[in-house]
Amino acid sequence: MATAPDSLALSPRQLSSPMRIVFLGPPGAGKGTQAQRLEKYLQVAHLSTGEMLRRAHEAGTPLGQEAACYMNAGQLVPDDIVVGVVVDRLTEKDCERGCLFDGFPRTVPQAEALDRLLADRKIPLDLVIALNVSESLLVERLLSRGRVDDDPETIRERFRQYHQLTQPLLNYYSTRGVLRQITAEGTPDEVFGKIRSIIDAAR
Ligand code: B4P
Repeated sequence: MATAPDSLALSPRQLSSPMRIVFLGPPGAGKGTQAQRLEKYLQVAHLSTGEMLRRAHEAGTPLGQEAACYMNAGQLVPDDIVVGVVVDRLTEKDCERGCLFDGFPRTVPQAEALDRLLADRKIPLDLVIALNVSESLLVERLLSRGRVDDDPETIRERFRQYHQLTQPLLNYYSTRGVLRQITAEGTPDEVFGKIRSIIDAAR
């Protein structure tokens, strides 16, 4: 997978104010794909709850085993598990440089928990970038990715959960004035170009 060349990374002066950014979008919208590019560009910590949960499962921890049951059924992992994972991760040193939340929050209670976590640390949430992609293209992408949670029935359930539990976050963040929405249907580099414009305008 192509990532941003190092020459695209920001200079130390540009990095002086750490940013906290959320990537929001349906399954397969490209949150992980774009987060890898933005992590390099901004040199911030990348917090992918999906990756953290998959790693916990691979490591065979009880939390990972429990999370895998939900993930493999196309369901969201319970809020208390996911928030616990994020709380632990936020204590790590690299988060001081700024954070990119990839796939978190995915429910209103998670968004409220994130608000509290950031308020406790007296740091703002700078931007929420929503990636919009048509459902037919999402299905195409997920089927060709072929992860264990990417079979047609599981994909249908993931979309159902997205519409019911995650989509309300568009309104949640819109009313807070931090939401930016883009169509994320071009090539990964084209989509990243749009994201970079939003980031550069916000700095
Ligand atoms: P995630 O790991 O977050 O994954 P995702 O939503 O399926 O995909 P993403 O949007 O990151 O797409 P990707 O870049 O891979 O979540 C997995 C599961 O973990 C969830 O279903 C849930 O069970 C659990 N979970 C995670 N966070 C949670 C939370 N906060 N609360 C509760 N549960 C949680 O791209 C998809 C494919 O498209 C790839 O093959 C990619 O190469 C391709 N692609 C991407 N962009 C493209 C482009 N522009 N053009 C062509 N192909 C593209």
